[in-house]
This record gives sequence, C-alpha cells and structure tokens, in this order.
Amino acid sequence: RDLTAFIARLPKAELHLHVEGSLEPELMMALAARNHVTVPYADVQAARDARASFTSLQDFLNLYYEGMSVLLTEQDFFDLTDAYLARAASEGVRHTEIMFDPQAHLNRGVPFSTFFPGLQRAVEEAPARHGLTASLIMCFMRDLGAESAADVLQQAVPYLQHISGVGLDSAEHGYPPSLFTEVFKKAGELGLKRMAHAGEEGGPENIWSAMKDLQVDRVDHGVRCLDDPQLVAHLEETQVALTVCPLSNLCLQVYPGSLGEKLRQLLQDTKVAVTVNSDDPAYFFHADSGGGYVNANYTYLANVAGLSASQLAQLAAAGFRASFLDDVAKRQHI
Ligand code: ES4
Ligand code: ZN
Repeated sequence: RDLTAFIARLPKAELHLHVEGSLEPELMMALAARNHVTVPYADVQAARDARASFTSLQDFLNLYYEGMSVLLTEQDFFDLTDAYLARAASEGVRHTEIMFDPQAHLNRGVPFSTFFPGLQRAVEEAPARHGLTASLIMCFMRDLGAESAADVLQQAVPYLQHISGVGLDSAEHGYPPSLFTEVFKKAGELGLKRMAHAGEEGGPENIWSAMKDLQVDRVDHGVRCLDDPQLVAHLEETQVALTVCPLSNLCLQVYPGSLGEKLRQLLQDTKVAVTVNSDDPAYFFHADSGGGYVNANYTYLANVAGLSASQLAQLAAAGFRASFLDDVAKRQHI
C-alpha cells in the first residue's frame, strides 16, 4: 500500500535538522552571486551532483562546511532558515527544533550578532508566515574541543532567551562526549536542554557517555544502541528519545550491514522512543523516497521497516512527545 499521501497529511514534529544542511544548491549559488563568493561549481546542477554520493561522515562534512561559505549577512541566515521553514510547513511539519553551528560561522569571521538575528527572526516569524512553531538549538562542534565550546556558550549568553538547548555534532571519532562534561553542566545550569550526536559513527559507549556524563534529554541518531542490549533496556526504561535520520544514515553509509534491518529491529523489536527527522535534507536526497526532507525519511522508513499507517502515526506523535514544547502544546498536537 502506498503510504505517501498518508505521511504527507500527518502532522509532524522535526527535532533533528541542521539549518546549514538545508542549504539547497539553488540558494547556495544565488547567495554566492549576491555576496561575490567563489564556489567550485559552474552551475546549480554541478553543485547538486557533488552531493550525490558520500562515502563517510567526514566526506559529507567537508562539503557541508564548504557550502556555508556563501552565508555572510543577517539576511542570508534569514533566507536560509525561512526557506527551510516554508518547505517543512509544506510537508506537514507543525513544530521544528532547528540546530545551528556557531563555530562554523565564527571561524569564518561571521559574528553571533550577524547570524543569530537572522536565524531568530525567521523562527519568530514562522507561525505567521508558515503556520508552524520553531525553536533554536546551538550545537558545539566536537572536533573543535571543549575550550572552544565553552567560549561559544559564553558568547551566546546575550541570546539565551531565544535558544532552547545545546547539542554536540560534527566528527564523532576521537571526540567522546565526556570531553564536554563541564560545558554541558554549565548549559544545564543556564536552563538549556541538552542533546548530543552519539552512536552515529561511534558505538554504544558514546550513547552511554552522552546519557551519564552529559545528562542529555535526547540522543541524536543513536542507532548503534542496538549493539548493546543493556543500553537498549536503559533507553526503553528512561524513554530518552533517539532522533533518527534514516536517509542521512543511508547516504553516509555509517552502519555496517543492512540499515533497513537495523531500523526495522529498532522500531519493531524494541520499545525505544524513536523520532524521524531529516538531518541535512539538502544533502541527503533519495529519488525513490521523494527527496531528502522529513516526508522522504518517513517514506523510506515505512518501506524498509514495513510500517503500517498506525505505526507511522505513532512515530509522528513520538516526535511531539520528545519535543521541548510544554505539555499543553504537546497535547494540542497529538
Ligand atoms: C551532521 Cl549527519 C551529521 N553528523 C554529525 N554532525 C553533523 N553536522 C551536520 N550534519
Ligand atoms: Zn545531525
């Protein structure tokens, strides 16, 4: 049975989305021209072709950081975020929690006072312009270390009322969550929610560490929990949610063996709280599932895991439940 139309109509929450990963080739080329930035692509098609196959997380990250070089002004960050919000709303997303990477901009000489107001204005105008709610999650790039993360948190202090939480992203190998214990503790004291990418290219030990050392409210990806039955039991008991991104895992080939079988197992054989998300939708497209945004991720998952309509509705509800919306707002969505 074709569940595409059912998926499109489901009200959904998106909890794992890097706004810089929603930079479509068209907007990248337009901003390159507007800002007189040189990119190594003759045209939109060439930029799109460069994203067609990745061999690893690092292979993707190189292109992802390069793509951001066109983002220079407050308006650029507004346009990027607004374009994502429009697309998400058109796919039935009613609430989204948007990650951004301050260090990727600060390190290019773009200050907080430039990128943050652009992101924030798009989020603030989202209900009126697109009919969905949004919040912002600030990610630390783990490969830049804990000292840099602490510096970013300090720089973010004037903007904290517009930030719902902190995350930890970029290359996982060699940078265990425990390195960031102190900065996450500080973030918690500042009232921020906490999450970390873990069990994406790293193993279950990083998921344990994210939970025990960083006290995370959610685990981003986390699919490698399946390698450790005790961890699966712990996730079932705590109901700390995983923000799974099927097409990201597929495109980055991060898990040995069959991804479809892993996802099927996670959904059908465990009671782990799982949510479905797009990660970097402008980079992880899949023609058979209809692109790289959230509905394509649901479609892919429905196909590989053999999900029914009611199971899909349960997954969508789990997204709202695992969100940082208050209980009243959650109930209005579920
Ligand atoms: C990311 Cl797929 C993925 N993994 C880790 N860090 C990231 N930042 C943006 N996309
Ligand atoms: Zn991610």
